[in-house]
Amino acid sequence: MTLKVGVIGTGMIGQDHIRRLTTVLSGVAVTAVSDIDADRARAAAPEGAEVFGTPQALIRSDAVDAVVICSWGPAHEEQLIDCIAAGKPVFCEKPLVTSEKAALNVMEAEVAFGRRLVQVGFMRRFDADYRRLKAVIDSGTLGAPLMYHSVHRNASVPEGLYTSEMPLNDTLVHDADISRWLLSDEIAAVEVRLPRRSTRGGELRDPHFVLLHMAGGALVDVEISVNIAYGYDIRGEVSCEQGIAALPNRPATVVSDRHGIRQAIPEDWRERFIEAYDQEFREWILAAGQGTATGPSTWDGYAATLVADAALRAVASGGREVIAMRDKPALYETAMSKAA
Ligand code: NAD
Ligand code: ISE
Repeated sequence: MTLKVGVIGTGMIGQDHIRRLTTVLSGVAVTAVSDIDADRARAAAPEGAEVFGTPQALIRSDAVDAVVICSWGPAHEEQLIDCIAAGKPVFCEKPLVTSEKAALNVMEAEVAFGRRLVQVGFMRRFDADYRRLKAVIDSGTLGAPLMYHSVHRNASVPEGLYTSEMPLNDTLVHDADISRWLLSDEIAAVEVRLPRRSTRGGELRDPHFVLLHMAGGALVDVEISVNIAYGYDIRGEVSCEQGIAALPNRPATVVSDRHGIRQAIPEDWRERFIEAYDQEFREWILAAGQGTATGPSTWDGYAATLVADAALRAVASGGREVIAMRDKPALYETAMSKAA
């Protein structure tokens, strides 16, 4: 059976996901698209796909079994709630939403529906290097994890659209999620230190040094740089009681010429995480075909949103901002896949 998918938001990642759903993965077809920029939606629509004037019309259409949301974060809440109301499985790019209230609204709607429908786009959980790193930590051979050092560097960000809050609510959320997942623990408090501002970004507040206090006492330090010029560089190293475990340097062709010996650095997330996105959609298609969702959940999106909110407060206060989570609904207790 072919899963008929409607894509909302046909910008950078929307187009990349349409490409993989159309030309890389099987058992799936993009049958509908929608974007507030109608020209962009038309240009991105694969052959035979219907272009809808509104996300709501796409979600309700019989031409759509399941939805992929790639619009901007603040638009996600309404679109997610519409998908849940229609009983359709939905893959939503991170961030799930951009406020605690919005996250709780989505969670309440899904819990009331009674079945998981939402998978959040935390693709690092599907990356083979991160999965191997987690397997080492979970095996216990290195003892308990004490610290995790996370480096998240973007070469640059789109001018104009990218505000000073976005390094925290759009970029840090990946590190928050992967820390929770790798260390199997919740984040209890957040601090942010602001190094000297990079002069490359004009008014943009960059970089950030973030400290995440895990509930069990481990500490995570995160470098968030969104304008570092040289490439997309993602690193991670876990210090445990009896050894360390780190992500490997990504293999790349070694070029030797009169400038020296070097390896290319990915330009952006599309290149670095290409296989991870493919795998995250393989698993999503399987679950969506059965009318449900696995992998990173609304709960995980909620947790990351609380971290972003706390980080924003920590910038303002200069102190340690505590996170208070609501009780976890039973719907989110079951580990249904490797990525859960
Ligand atoms: P983008 O600006 O290139 O594209 C967003 C598109 O959504 C635009 O075409 C815009 O017109 C459309 N849009 C905005 N609001 C809409 C609405 N209410 N209804 C319909 N369309 C709407 O941005 P992008 O880089 O593609 O990012 C989109 C989302 O994907 C963001 O949530 C972003 O955080 C996430 N993202 C995730 C990753 C990842 O690594 N997982 C990478 C990039 C972006
Ligand atoms: C972007 O939206 C992503 O999600 C990328 O994975 C991240 O590295 C980047 O900082 C975000 O802007």
